[in-house]
Amino acid sequence: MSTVVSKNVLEVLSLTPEEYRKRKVALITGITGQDGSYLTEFLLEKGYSVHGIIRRSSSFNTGRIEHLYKDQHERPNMVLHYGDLTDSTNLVHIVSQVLPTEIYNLGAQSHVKVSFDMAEYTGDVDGLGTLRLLDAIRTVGLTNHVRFYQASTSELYGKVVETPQSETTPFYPRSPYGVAKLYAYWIVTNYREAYNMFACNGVLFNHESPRRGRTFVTRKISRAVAEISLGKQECLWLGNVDAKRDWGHARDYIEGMWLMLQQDEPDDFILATGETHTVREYCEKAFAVVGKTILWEGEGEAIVGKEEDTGKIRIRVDPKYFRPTEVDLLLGDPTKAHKKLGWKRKVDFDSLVKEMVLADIEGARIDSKN
Ligand code: NDP
Ligand code: GDR
Repeated sequence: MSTVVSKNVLEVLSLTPEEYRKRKVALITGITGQDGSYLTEFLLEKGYSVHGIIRRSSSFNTGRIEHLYKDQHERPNMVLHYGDLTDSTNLVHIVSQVLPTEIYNLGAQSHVKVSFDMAEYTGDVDGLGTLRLLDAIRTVGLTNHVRFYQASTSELYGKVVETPQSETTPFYPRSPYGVAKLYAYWIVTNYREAYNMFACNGVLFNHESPRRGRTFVTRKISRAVAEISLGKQECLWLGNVDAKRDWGHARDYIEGMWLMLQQDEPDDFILATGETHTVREYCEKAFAVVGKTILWEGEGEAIVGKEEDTGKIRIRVDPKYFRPTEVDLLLGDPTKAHKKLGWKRKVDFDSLVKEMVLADIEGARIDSKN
């Protein structure tokens, strides 16, 4: 592969890898997403210069980082670049301009259900996009200088083969999203072995927060509870309420990503809580925050959740939210991360649900005033 060498690259390549890393320059794809926003806060706090790739959009898409971003003249250590994981030339250009010491590849079409509707696009962004970014690093000549984090996922496990799922559990993805991420996982592993790149897969189980996208189930529920409690919504429509997930707090998981890139050797790690809960349980806990007990009736598509005190139906199941192939149970074993990274989650399930519901109540109140 030919290498694009600019004057800047030649200057930094004359540094030893230790001197190069001391520059502390991070490049984040997916900076406008849930994880990207928390990671930016974390890295700025640690003294990094943070560069993020954002997509051109006709509507505002930088809401999650609005509190961090200032004009470059006021905050020179945070820079946004227009780009896309489908655009190789653009990625090469950005990597050669930024000369990052660490790259966090968080950008993705990250919605599992949407991946069935947009399978090819999801494969292009989530699978080939990872390859494009890795090749951009090589093209610029930074193969042995950059440390690379890949946002791998518990969706790789898909169909239950064993529980809890650990770093040695075989993969069996159950969606175009999972399959695309499988390609990304293996291309990261291959480039680590083939070119000696410092590249890590963080196999992260579900992590949530008040910044979670509104169409993921936890946030959909927390928003609905807020709206229902304020009399602005009647009923919440859901899909498979029996699915089980290992839900942690996004802020905890960000630290784990960074820790992976600070080790002596590149490796793959699971980040998880080691607990699993059903979507039903999440609903029950969420309604409990506003003092409501939910009673369940019916089966399959006829499931409804009623308020115990009023008998009002607050939850109904709509099969349109079912997936053609579902991941029934995720439960991660974070022992390796505990032992080698010294990583542990801090926020438990009850606190996570409460934080999300209270944040959405506050948000709904502010919206009502405006
Ligand atoms: P989000 O959906 O909140 O954010 C995804 C980000 O990717 C957004 O910034 C989005 O930009 C960007 N993006 C989408 N398409 C492209 C593209 N073509 N080129 C460049 N950027 C793009 O995801 P999360 O923050 O929750 O997750 C971060 C990563 O971690 C994702 O890769 C996800 O698949 C993975 N992951 C997430 C888990 C979770 O539970 N949250 C668990 C395991 C893995 P825009 O704002 O413009 O849409
Ligand atoms: P997931 O998250 O698919 O695990 O992927 P999501 O919150 O979308 O679904 C979790 C479970 O809830 C069930 N469910 C519903 N899901 C949604 N979105 N909407 C509903 O109305 C609904 N009702 C029930 C789903 O069927 C599923 O079983 C997330 C994403 O962040 C991925 O990018 C990431 O890789 C994985 O977590 C780990």
